[in-house]
Amino acid sequence: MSQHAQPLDVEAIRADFPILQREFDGSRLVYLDNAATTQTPEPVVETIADYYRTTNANVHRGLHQLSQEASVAYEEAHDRVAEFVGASGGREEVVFTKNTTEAVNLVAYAWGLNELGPGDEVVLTEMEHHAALVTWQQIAKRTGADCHYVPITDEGRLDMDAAREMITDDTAMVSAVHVSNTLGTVNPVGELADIAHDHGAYMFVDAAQSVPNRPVDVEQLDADFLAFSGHKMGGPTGIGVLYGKRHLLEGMEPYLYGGDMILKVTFEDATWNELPWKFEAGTPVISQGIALAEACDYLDELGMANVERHEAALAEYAHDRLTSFDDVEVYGPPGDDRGGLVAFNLDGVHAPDLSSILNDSAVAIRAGDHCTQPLHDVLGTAASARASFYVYNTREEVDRLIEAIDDARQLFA
Ligand code: C6P
Repeated sequence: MSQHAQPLDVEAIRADFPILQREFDGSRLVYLDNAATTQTPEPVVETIADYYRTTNANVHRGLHQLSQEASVAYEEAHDRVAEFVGASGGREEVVFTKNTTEAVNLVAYAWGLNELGPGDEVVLTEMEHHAALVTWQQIAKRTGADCHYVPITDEGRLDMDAAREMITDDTAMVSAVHVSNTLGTVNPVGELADIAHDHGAYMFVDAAQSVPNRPVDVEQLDADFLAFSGHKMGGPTGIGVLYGKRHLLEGMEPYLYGGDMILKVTFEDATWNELPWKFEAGTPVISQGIALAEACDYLDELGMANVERHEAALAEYAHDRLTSFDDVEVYGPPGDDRGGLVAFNLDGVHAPDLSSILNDSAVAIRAGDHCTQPLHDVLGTAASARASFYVYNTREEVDRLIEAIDDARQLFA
């Protein structure tokens, strides 16, 4: 990974994403919905196509050449992803899932159902995505455990004083989003992990909006578990990642049963395969995993520190422009201290209506609750509009966003 600050060569990057050349009614697409799903660069598309052209076979099942090649590529993809997030245990600490959501569910079912009980507490934050919030909430209900939510400050940051009080010896798991997909807040998850560990609790990090956008090192954070999705980092849909400390994954029961996750099966019982295959039942996400490794190569080539800087600059610029209007409410911390996204509302215009109007100018943003309904309750609104940036976005595209918002303002005046 590049250690030196280097502006991204956005023009060259854009050439890797032909979809960005699309035009709607003569206007070139401005894609600002990257927190939902990023676009896929040509090397990743090529990797998928090449896999199906040359290597496609089931893994861990055939002794024939194709199956062996596919198996090696699939296994090595785990090592590559482990390296990308600093997991020194390699493939044994990296489970491929369908997405972030499934990764949270895996831990909640495989660890939570067995380990949680009455009197135990799961500490979350008010800015959790439903992927973590609903999952822990429901597992807590089934086990008799309680969920508590660390509040946010008026600025949209985590109230760390409250966190220190709420995490106690009764806490079994702290689950926190690293970068909020709604507020853009970057949470001190390393500090939360230290507090959790001081009380004998585990730390789960929802890194869906951080691993794609900034350098993340699971060991520096001392996360016990960490989850993210391939489709938010230039990889394909259908693949997510659960990182887990090896001794914890080893101690957990399987989440799904079936083929490939077993070692020995009799009519009476079964034993489990080694990590990570114990958690990857059935035919796994083969082409997706191999393509995700390619996405890691692509991002490392750009340098994750450069990716972070690029997105932060765009978010700050968008934040500055949006906050200059009296009729726009912007959510989350100041412009110079946030991840690469800005959520906002334009006075008198429902966020979904705003998104439709922006769509007429070929500006793609997201509008709705962004799967953070309880957080929107705290913010006092049912929905918000959100622009989110990636490696190929430009300041000119932020200007197009602002112009399109101006059109909406005129329309509703
Ligand atoms: N947020 C967004 O537009 P999946 O859908 O499993 O790949 O990712 C779930 C998820 C979990 N945590 C965070 C912080 C997220 O942002 C997301 C996905 C998308 O904000 C879709 S709701």
